[in-house]
Amino acid sequence: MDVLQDLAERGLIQQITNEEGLKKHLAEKQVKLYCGFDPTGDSLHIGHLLPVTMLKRFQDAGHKPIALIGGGTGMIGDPSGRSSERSLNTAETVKGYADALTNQLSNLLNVDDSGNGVVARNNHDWLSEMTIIDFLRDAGKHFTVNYMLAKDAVASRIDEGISYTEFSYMLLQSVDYLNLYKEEGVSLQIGGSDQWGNITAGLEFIRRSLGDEKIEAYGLTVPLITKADGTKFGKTAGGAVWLDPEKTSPYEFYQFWYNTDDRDVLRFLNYFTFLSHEELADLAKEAASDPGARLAQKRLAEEITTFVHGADALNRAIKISEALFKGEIKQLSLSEIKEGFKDVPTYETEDKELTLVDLLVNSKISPSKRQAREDIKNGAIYINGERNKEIDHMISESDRIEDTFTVIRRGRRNYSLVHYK
Ligand code: 383
Repeated sequence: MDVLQDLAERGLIQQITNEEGLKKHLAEKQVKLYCGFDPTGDSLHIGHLLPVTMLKRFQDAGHKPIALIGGGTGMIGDPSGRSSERSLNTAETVKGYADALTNQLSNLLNVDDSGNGVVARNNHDWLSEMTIIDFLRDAGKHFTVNYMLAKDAVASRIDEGISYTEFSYMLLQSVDYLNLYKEEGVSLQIGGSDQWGNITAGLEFIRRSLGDEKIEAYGLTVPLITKADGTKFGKTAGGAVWLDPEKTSPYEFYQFWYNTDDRDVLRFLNYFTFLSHEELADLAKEAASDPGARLAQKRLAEEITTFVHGADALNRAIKISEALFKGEIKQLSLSEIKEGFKDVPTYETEDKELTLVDLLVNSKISPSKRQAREDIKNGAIYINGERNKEIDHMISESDRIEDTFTVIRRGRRNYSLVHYK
């Protein structure tokens, strides 16, 4: 199956500049394509994941992707999809972020400059060399302000206001596309649908600068990801879902995908995984025959966690998930407990001689000593996953995991993590 047809069947094409032309172009030769990532933070998040998997899809189909780090454009700030002006970061900060993103993309896509790997470029290399006079003559002259004002990213900011800095952004992204077209033979730029205006500006710029030469260049965008319940994709109570395991642990990452709504899960499997259409159809059938088992969610979480964090991290995430589900806390190591209970209220104490009743009150699991005794008597209290009905229980070494943590639970899901300092 050709790559465009695969993308279309997965619902991955939002807009495309010339479908027939691009289809032929991709069938004829190995096409170089690129997607840009601006260093606006110290990690990519799952909003970046779809374009990253797109680069891999083209690579798997025999084409040559370039991951472009916006070391230059990150100094300016893309207004696309944003309702207000960004604050500028220092050059040092942008450089740090650019290094972090380069690392992440290298790990995700096996970047290497030799053979078939994905290649990384940084637009700081050429944008920082361009003089203001060259920029205004060679780029600025090809754009009318009228054309720029009509672009969504600018038009939507007319009331609120937009700095000349952000207004100019589309010209920089256009300079990139022309540069990559001329220097490296790149003929396709991809991105999210928020990038359509910048991508088409680049194509316009290539045509105007190179005049009558026969131009073969295309643009393609993937859809914005929506959710059936109407909430924003990629946000949790804890904020964004990051690809950096230090910011969002593989366990949290796994859980995020595992919690996908039934109404969204097949679409997300199509979007984010590399399962074939046959595998997807089989999985859909299997999942429908046993709706309670969350087979589709499980597979989604497994596939994406493996792609982003690797097989070992996936196994750890599954182990933590199962132990927490069954309440078998004692099977977990210290670091697994930290990972699994990151969002659970923690009670820190130096006192290792507490009664269970005191611990329940201090950690706010029970509102009073009287209620704490009641809870213990009723069998609602668990220490490290094991029910404890002793009203006079003293916390001792055997209640501490590696002398550091005690996991207290009341009922089905009221947790507190006691951390002994
Ligand atoms: C910079 C220079 C180029 C081409 C692209 C760029 C970056 C682009 C941008 N992209 C977003 C970003 O960096 O701002 N101007 O965070 C996001 N992308 C991709 C995708 C997405 C977009 O990195 O829709 C989500 O991930 O295009 O918002 O020459």
